[in-house]
Amino acid sequence: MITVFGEGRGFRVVWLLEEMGLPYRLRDVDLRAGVENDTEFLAINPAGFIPALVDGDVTMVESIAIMEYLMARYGPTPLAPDARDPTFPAYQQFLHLGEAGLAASIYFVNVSRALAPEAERQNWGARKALEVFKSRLGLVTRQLARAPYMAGDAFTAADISVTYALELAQRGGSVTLGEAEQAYVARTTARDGYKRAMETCHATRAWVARLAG
Ligand SMILES: N[C@@H](CCC(=O)N[C@@H](CS)C(=O)NCC(=O)O)C(=O)O
Repeated sequence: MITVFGEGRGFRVVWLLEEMGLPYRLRDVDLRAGVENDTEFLAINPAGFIPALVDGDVTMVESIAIMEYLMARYGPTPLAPDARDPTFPAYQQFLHLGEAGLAASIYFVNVSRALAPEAERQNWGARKALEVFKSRLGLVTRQLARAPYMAGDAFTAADISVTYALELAQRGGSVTLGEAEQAYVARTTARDGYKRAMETCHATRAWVARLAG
């Protein structure tokens, strides 16, 4: 049985598993409560961040790498175009841009806003990270002027990667998405796979509900 440890970026992994129709279980990891006493989780990821994946003898971290593993191991799947397909370069680029360019930078903007001491919320690093996020978002905007999805006409794992980052940015409150990005997120999150992932990811659901009011 595949086990996903933790939500956060683990939402991407759960969404992918739902899209692929693979059985899995989600094991909660409560970062807010602290992971120091969660010995089972620390044995899997001593660095203490989420998500992590356990699949038989396989233990992995990094949400994008985990998605690539699952698609390679249990595919083929239309969520990952073949390397010889003309959509592959855009797919590969946006799959990684969603984390390395977008989520990784906006995460530090969000945690600075939410957790840093009052005087440090608008620190130089957080301002720079927001600038980096916005510049990378421009590539998403340009792609959406050309096609409905990151790799072209079809939904792929690159959309799971990028949608997660755009929602993280929106929820953090530092970014207002443009019309094209909002329509894109509405399109990707209307999928049954996303809705099922949301049902599973109760901490994410509770966070969204808290933000809504
Ligand atoms: N690049 C990693 C980022 C993992 C990450 O930073 N996760 C956050 C929550 S979504 C976390 O665990 N933060 C606490 C920490 O890093 O100690 C991925 O895509 O999985």
